[in-house]
Amino acid sequence: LNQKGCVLWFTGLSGSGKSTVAYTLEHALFQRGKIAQVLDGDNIRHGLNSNLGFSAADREENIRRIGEVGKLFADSGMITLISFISPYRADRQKVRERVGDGKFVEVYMKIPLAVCEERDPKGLYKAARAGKIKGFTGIDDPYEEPLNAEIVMEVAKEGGDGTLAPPEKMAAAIIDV
Ligand code: GGZ
Repeated sequence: LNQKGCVLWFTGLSGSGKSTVAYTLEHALFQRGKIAQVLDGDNIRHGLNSNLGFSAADREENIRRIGEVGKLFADSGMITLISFISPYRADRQKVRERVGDGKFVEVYMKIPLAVCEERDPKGLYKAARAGKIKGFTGIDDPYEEPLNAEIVMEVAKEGGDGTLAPPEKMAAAIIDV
């Protein structure tokens, strides 16, 4: 992993493990004496982007602002780990261009929707299927898979028993890139 500033952009469905892997990676980098910063819903959607919801326009603006913040962090030399569904290809592409191709590493957390729906720790997929949440990614709002991600993480283990790859293993694989 490039020691100089960069953006590691985690994209994937709700429940794909983006933030878990990002925080595991942040910890692993600290242990190696490198400073990293995670940006995710907890520290962005509750603060800077608290005026945004989940309409297409709001998601676009969410990703645009996060991209700008990520660029500032990366330009200051920080390894910046960014974890948002970021479902629209065009929005991710704009951030890629803004940050600069060499500094932008797209990490696709690839997982079948059925596995996320089966696990559903927060009951969000169930609520979306019941129509209690409208416009939920993967259910009645699109997720556009990356076509040229630098890193593709196969999150669901083969065999389909519902268990996921260990976050430590995924974080280690990213560090080795
Ligand atoms: C998708 C939603 C929605 C809708 C609330 N669609 O499991 P979570 O709870 O913590 O992850 C989801 C999170 C997604 O926010 P992002 O900022 O990553 O989305 S985007 O990049 O599209 O702007 C979920 C919760 O917010 N959530 N409503 N309708 N996820």
